[in-house]
Amino acid sequence: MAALSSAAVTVPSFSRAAVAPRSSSSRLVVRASFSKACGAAAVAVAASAMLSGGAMAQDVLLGANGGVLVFEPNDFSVKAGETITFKNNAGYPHNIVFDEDAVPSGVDVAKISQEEYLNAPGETFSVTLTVPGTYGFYCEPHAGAGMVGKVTVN
Ligand SMILES: [Cu+2]
Repeated sequence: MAALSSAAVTVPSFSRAAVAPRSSSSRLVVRASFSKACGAAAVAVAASAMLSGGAMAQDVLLGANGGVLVFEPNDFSVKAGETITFKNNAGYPHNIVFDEDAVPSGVDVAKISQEEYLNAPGETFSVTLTVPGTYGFYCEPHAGAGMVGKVTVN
């Protein structure tokens, strides 16, 4: 995977570098190399999005790497039917409870929540939301510390 993504970044860099020397203005060369950097970054982002999102999935860490009690990310969007996987990362046990007052009408929060604690390192809980709208959720032990989140289903 690393070889693939570095190849994807290198190819546009060479093609743009070949264009730059034709310019007689040094200012244009600076601009060209700046846009080259941006282009490479955009390609890298696209490549990693393709690698991680190929199967339409959103991963959410339970607890940030530094140990802060948050969902990471804590505000994101998915497509209807996309799988969301919550993964124990730090500060567990955690759970994932959808707020019955903050989900689209008709959604049964008992069916999409994981009230039982995730205790083990790397333990996951996956859920698929099919009704478009905004869903609020929280971790019961840590909601008071700010472990709350929101997902928008499009
Ligand atoms: Cu928690």
